[in-house]
Amino acid sequence: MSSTLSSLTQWVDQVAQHTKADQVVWCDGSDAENQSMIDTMLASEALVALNPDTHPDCYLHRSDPNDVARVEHLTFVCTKDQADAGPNNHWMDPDKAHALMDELFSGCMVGRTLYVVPYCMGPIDSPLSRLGVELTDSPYVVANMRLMTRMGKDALARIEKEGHFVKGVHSTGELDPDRRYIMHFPESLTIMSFGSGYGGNALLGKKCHALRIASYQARNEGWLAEHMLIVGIENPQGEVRYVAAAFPSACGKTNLAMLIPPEAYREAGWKVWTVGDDICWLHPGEDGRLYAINPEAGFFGVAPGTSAGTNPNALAMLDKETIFTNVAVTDDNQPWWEGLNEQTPATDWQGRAFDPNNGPAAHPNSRFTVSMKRCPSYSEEAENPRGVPIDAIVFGGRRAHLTPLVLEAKDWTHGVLIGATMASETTAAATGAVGVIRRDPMAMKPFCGYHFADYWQHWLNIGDKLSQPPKIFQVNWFRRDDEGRFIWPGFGDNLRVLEWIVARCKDEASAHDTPVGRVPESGGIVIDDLAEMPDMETLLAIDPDGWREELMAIEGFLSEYGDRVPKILLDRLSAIKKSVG
Ligand code: GTP
Ligand code: SPV
Ligand code: MN
Repeated sequence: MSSTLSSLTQWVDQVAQHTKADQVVWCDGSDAENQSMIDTMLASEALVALNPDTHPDCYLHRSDPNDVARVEHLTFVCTKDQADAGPNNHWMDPDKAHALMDELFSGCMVGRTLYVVPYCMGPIDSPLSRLGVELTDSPYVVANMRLMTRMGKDALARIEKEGHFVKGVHSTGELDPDRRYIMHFPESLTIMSFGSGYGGNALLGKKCHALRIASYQARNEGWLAEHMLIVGIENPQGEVRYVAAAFPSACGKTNLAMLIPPEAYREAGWKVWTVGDDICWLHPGEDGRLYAINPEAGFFGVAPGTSAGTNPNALAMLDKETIFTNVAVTDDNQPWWEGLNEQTPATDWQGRAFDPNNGPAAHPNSRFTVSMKRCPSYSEEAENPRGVPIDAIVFGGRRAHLTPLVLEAKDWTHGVLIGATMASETTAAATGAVGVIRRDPMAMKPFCGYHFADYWQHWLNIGDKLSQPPKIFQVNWFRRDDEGRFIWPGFGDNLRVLEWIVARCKDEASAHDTPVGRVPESGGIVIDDLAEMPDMETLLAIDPDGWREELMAIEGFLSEYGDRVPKILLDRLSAIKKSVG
């Protein structure tokens, strides 16, 4: 036995003893293993089979009604020095956190199986990929990890060869929100998660490893781990340009990553290629460009709002081999959610007969889990071990007012300032109030594993290393009119904005300078073929009064991060304030 395998086995034995698991199963990721997990879950009713004619190999999981989203208030970064976690994270002393978790995990797997889930984040043969092992008592987690990561024997073989991996221990516990913690120990590359079976709380490869732990490692190693989609835009000449975009949770990454071009664009030969929809690892390349890999292998996407009109590519991949979580079902046992179609569902997400008085039929944070390869716009480049070169970085958010449809940063430093100070309305992806504007720097507020001010400095340092840095932009698909309706059509039509962005990267489009950034000239965004003309003037306007207030709020926000905030960002902010007047 290799020394890695023996230390891995020792750790597994230790956890099995401490949790008093009935048995230990090492997962190989095979189809047969998956089928037997599914059968076990069907028998225990952890899964319900959906209509086999319309949705073969599709299943519904209903989570506990108290366990339907990430829990930011119960998520901790446990560094030795509290200052390293920063004001952006909840912090606990690592010894105290370990003691707390040891107590929770003690005997928690009596009567349960402990699954050992080796996984690889990123293409299995990429030097940029990272390894992990999740120990979990949830077969639902295993089935999801199999879709979301390269899971099983190939990952284990690479772990044996390389010797290092992130250790994750997870138990659903009793699903008691008062006994629920998601703990990160970046200094020892360890994650401990107790009391939730949901998404980002439980699929430890995703937010816990690929963002919180990875962002911490990335700072020390000179790369970036980001909450970004990766999309390829192919023009009629067949040239593909890659864009990475950070939007906060439930703000449109999945949709932008797999958009279908408007008809006139399709006819002209435009195509869109999906490399990733949620997480992106960015590495400076030897040629001075930034290269991106998607560490994931699947999508854990928001169901509500997904339809043949808004996201036909998503809909096309969801009729086979998909796990649905907390959606409603129709009377012929098909999955259903708000926005899908005009049908009325039979049963809501809690399994009750549908009654509109109980609220939405599907939970607003209901999701689908599906392999990326099922996406019609899936790009083979997602397997490229070197990653894809990024031309543009886009920051976006959900803001009814103020921020324009699109804005270009004047340079890297300005782009970092825009990212560091972006704000967005909160969504159902995390428990808590929805629709409240909060600062969500780089869409990483819930996910950055260290002090935000250090993170912004790290972004600036990365920029210094790039001789051909991507241009940085800000977008907002969510501006509303006086009646509360979205002004911009969004979805497939977002390609119109990406077209301008890519043209700017190639110096092929003009822009109009404003104190807060560059916006398209009138006519710069092609809309002639739209059935209804959006109010472009409002969408692209820069309102000085509104921005004056915004810049004051930004100043207050940055001051919360103390004297670690890079001075160059503060200087840039002062200069912008001056020019707004
Ligand atoms: P996470 O998986 O939580 O990180 O979210 P995400 O950023 O991938 O969000 P997603 O694309 O799933 O979108 C969330 C919600 O926003 C869905 O209900 C979408 O229908 C809606 N949405 C996405 N793009 C647009 C858009 O361009 N315009 C409008 N109005 N809504 C959009
Ligand atoms: C998000 O909340 O940003 C998600 C879903 O992508 S979860 O995996 O639950 O974090
Ligand atoms: Mn996300």
